[in-house]
Order: sequence, then structure tokens, then C-alpha cells
Amino acid sequence: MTVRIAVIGAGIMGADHARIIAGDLPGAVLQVVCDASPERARMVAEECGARDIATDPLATIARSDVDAVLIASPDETHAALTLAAIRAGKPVLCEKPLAPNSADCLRVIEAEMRAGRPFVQVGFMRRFDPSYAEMKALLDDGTLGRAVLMHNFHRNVSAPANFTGLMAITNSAPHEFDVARFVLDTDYTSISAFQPAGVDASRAGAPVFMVLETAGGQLVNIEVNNTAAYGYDVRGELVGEKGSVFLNAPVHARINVGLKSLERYAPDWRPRFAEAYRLQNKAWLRFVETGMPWPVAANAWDGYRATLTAEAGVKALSNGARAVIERAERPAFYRH
Ligand code: ISE
Repeated sequence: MTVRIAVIGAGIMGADHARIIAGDLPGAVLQVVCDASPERARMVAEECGARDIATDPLATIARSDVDAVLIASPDETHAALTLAAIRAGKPVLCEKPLAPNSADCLRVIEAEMRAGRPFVQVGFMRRFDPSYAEMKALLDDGTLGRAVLMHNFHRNVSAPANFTGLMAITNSAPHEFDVARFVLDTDYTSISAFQPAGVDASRAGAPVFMVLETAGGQLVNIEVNNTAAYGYDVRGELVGEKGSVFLNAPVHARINVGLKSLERYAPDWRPRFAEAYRLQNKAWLRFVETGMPWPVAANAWDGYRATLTAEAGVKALSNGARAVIERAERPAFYRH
């Protein structure tokens, strides 16, 4: 059976997902590209050979010729569209964040649990990145000993046009919130957030530095700098009692010119995490086909924990004080 997928939102990520579905996902077909702008939907649909375009997301989710839905529309629409997909009984891959506020994430969790089976995968694609996967494997097999620290850097060339100052915490940092929690297999207990003196916190892209404490006793620090200018640069180091492991970005060439040796940076996250997106979408397709969530994939509970952490981060930055992150038992429904 071929899975007919609707992509909702034809911006940067929607277009990227449409390309993966059309070109790299045997067993799936790009049925509809839906966007508020019909021109944008048409452009992506034509490039990727989609069967149809649409402008109404709810009507698209309800279509009988759509089996599964990939949501890549603006953050504030994610929860409502995910809820609509659950109501329609259709599996969803929702780009991160699941919702910008934790109350909406809880609504999704309640709806999914009420529906009695998992429908939602959240687009925390770094879990599928081979460099994070190796980091986690080295921790899990004991090579590194007990984990004590995880350092994270997250730099963009410039802030996207729709960014606000706090989106460093609510939109960019959730990647680290999720992947560090996944690698360390723990939850956070607190977060502190700082900005360099003289930085206007409302300026889109203003750097933020965060320190999180985990239930396992580790410290996790995260720098997000969305106006780093020189390139897209994500770095990480996991430090254990017996050793440490750095992430390496995939770099395919070294250029020697003018008495210099250079490696290029990607202009944004898509080339850096191309393999992670591909593996994530393949795992989602298996989930759609079998109804069984892929063990590595982020679910709605993980989406909720990332948003809860972001909310505490925003509070910590505005109060200048360490914010406690409420602990909660993962429901049995999400233990897979
Ligand atoms: C952006 O919104 C993303 O979602 C990307 O995955 C991330 O790497 C980037 O820094 C964010 O700004």
C-alpha cells in the first residue's frame, strides 16, 4: 500500500520535507501540498511532482485521499492541526515545537491517549543524526563512564525573518533541550538563562546562554546565537567520567588555497542535518505503515517536555533567576 501524504506549510521546512517524500521515501507519495499562499503551494508541488495543491489545512487533513499528515506550518498552528489529524485518525509528523505553550501540548497528549493509539511523532530530527547517535551509543555501552556534562552550541548565520528575541529559547533551543534529554536519558530539574551585558533581549537572534540541571545530576549548557554571521554551526561535547565525545558535522571536502586550509560551513541547518531528516522521515513512514512508533523518535510527551523547558527558560531569563522545571512521570502510553 502506498501512503498518501499531505504536507501542510510550504515554507523552508515544508519544501524540504516535500522533496524528501517525493525523492527519498519509497512507499510514500506526495499527495497534496497545502499552504495559505496558493503560489507557494504550487511552486513546491510542481518542483516535487505533488498530485494536488490546497490552501485549507483542515479540509486537507479531512480528505479521503490523504492517509498521513506532515505539519510544517508556523509554530502557533501546530497543536490545532495535530489535534485535527488525531480526530481524523491520521498519523502526523509535526515539526518542532509541538506547540509554543505546554497547555496546548497537554491537549494533544490527552487527545492522543483518548484515541487509544499513538498518532504523533514530533520533528526532533537530531535524534536521528549519526553524530548524536554515536554519542548516545558510547554513553550507553559504558565507554564514556557516567555522564557529567554536555556542552552545546547552536549558531545560525542570521535570525529568520519571523523570529522574535525569545524564539532563541522557544524555537531554536528546543532541539538541544530534546536531544540532550534523549542522549542522557533523563529529565531536567531546573534552567538558568543569561545574556551578555548590553544585549537587547527583544532583538531577534540575540545570544542566550542556558544552564540546565538534570535529574541524573548532569549539567547541560546551551549557547544559542542566531546572528553568528559566519555559518550554521552546531557543536556538542558529552563529557563522561572516563572520556568525552565531540559531534562532527559532515564535511565532504577541505579546500587548500592561498596558504590556507578551509572547510565550508553550511548556510543553514538543512545540509548539516540532511541525513537526520531523511532517517526521521523514513522512521515516520514505518510508524504510519505499522502503527508502531519508532523507538528513537520523539513523541508528544517529548514535545511537551521540550516546550515546558522552554517556558521555564523564558521565565528564568526574564526573572534573572533559576527556574524549577516541574517533574512528571512519563505516562505508560509513552513508554516505548
Ligand atoms: C530553526 O527554527 C530550526 O528549526 C532549525 O532546525 C534550527 O537548527 C534553527 O537554528 C532554528 O532557528
